[in-house]
Order: sequence, then C-alpha cells, then structure tokens
Amino acid sequence: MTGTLITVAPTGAESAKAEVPALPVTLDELVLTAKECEALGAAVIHVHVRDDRAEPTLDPGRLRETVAALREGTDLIVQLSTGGAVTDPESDRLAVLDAGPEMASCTMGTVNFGDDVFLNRWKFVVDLHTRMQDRGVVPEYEIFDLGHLAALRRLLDRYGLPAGGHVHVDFVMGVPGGMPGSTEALVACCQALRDLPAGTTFSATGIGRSTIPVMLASVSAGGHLRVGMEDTITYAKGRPVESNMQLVARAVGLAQLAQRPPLRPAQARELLGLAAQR
Ligand code: KMH
Ligand code: ZN
Repeated sequence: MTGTLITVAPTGAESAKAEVPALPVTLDELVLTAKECEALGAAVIHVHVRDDRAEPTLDPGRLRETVAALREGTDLIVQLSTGGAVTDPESDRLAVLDAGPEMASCTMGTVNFGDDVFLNRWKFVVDLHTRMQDRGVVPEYEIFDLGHLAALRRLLDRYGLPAGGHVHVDFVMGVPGGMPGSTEALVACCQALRDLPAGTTFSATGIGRSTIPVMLASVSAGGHLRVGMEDTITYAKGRPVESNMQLVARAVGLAQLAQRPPLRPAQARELLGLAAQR
C-alpha cells in the first residue's frame, strides 16, 4: 500500500443550505470545491446534487450536466450517489447510471438512518450491480453495517465481479442505526474482508463526531479515506466546518504523516480498475 485514496463527499442529501451556508449546492459551488479539493489531494468526488431551491434531487438533466462540468473542470473520478435521499424511489436511483459516471455508489443493504430508513432491498442491489456491470460503471460498495459485507460476498458469488474486476468498499460508520464509528468496528470489517476477493480495498468515513477516530483507524489499518461535509459539518468541538477543503487538507496531512501520500487521480484509476474502462 503506497498511497492513500482520498474521496471528498462535499454535499450529501441531509444538510440544509440554510443551516450550513458553506455547503456547496450550486453547480458553480460544486465545481469550485472539486477543483480546490483536487489541488489539495482528493482523487474521487462522491456527488449528490441539489435543485434550484438547494433541495436534493436526482433530476437526470442536472446529473448529466454535473458529470460533464466536473469532467471538464477537473480530472477527479466522478462517483455519483445512487443512494440519493431516503425519500428517493428505486427507479430514480437506478436512472442515476444514465448520467454516465465513471463510478457510482452501491449500498449493500437496508439500514436505519436516524429516524428514517435507508432502503436497499436485495433485488434493488442486484439490479444496481448488474446494470453497472453492463455499463462499465465501477461501483463503490457502501457498507453501513457488518452484515453488508456478507451481502457483498453473496452478490459477487452469484453475479460476478464489478466492471474493471476490482472490488472497493467504503465503510460508512457512525450513522445512527448502523455500525458504530469505532476502531473495534473497523477491525471487524477488515477481518470480514478476508472473505472477499484478494486485493479488495477499503476506505472509511465516520459520521459526525466519529470522523477523526475512523480516519485514524482507517489509515492505521492500511485503508483509504473519505471526508467531506456530507459526513461531518463540525471540524472540532464547537467549530463548524468552514469548507470541504478544510476536511480534505486534514486528511492529506494525515496521509502524509503516515507516509502514504494522496494518490493522484490517474493512480486512483489504476487502483480501482478504472483505467481499463476509459
Ligand atoms: N443519503 C443517504 C440516504 C450514497 O450516497 O450512496 C445515502 C447515501 C449513500 O448518501
Ligand atoms: Zn452519499
């Protein structure tokens, strides 16, 4: 493991612009954030888009326009969220792939999500996985709970490897209703990776106050990092995040401290099996 893959998740679907003014919600704000995060060391951008009222949307035109603008303005790997918001119907979430991203997220099971439910039926997960195979979109499998890794093994056993042949997972830890954002939980996930194809890579992100413990645990376990205002809006106790760049800069500092500097987008494409897809 020679470098660290840094993913920025700048917006998400949960925070309101009125409450978090630094959240990038317009296309211009998103592209500027993407450029600055790329300059700092991010290689992947996990994208949720907002409408003109800054509400989460899966509008196909807006998704296509966003993919095009990010491609034009950066070399980042564009990973569209198929998770959307908890209220989004499955049909709209599947249609995200029509926007032609290099990567897309694929959550491996249903999870309580605060007071809501983030629904990911087995049949839906299979549809998403097989459509991504057909279109050459490389998935990032989102793991909110330990059992999601067992579901991933079952998926790969029954339906085969993803496009590009490489398996990459992201542990999303500390969601109220999912696994905790603790070193112990991360170690348990790492142990379960032994049942997945050799060479499977992982990144991790801790929601809210678990951001820092999860970041430290992931780097020490040889993992990669996802950071951004989708996952935390507090930089330190009593200190709101000022920008996504602040979070990326902190992750870059940690990666450098660990002597695993950030992977450039081209290196990240090699790692994730994307190079062959271009
Ligand atoms: N917004 C969450 C309900 C994903 O992007 O794939 C789901 C989510 C996961 O953020
Ligand atoms: Zn997301």
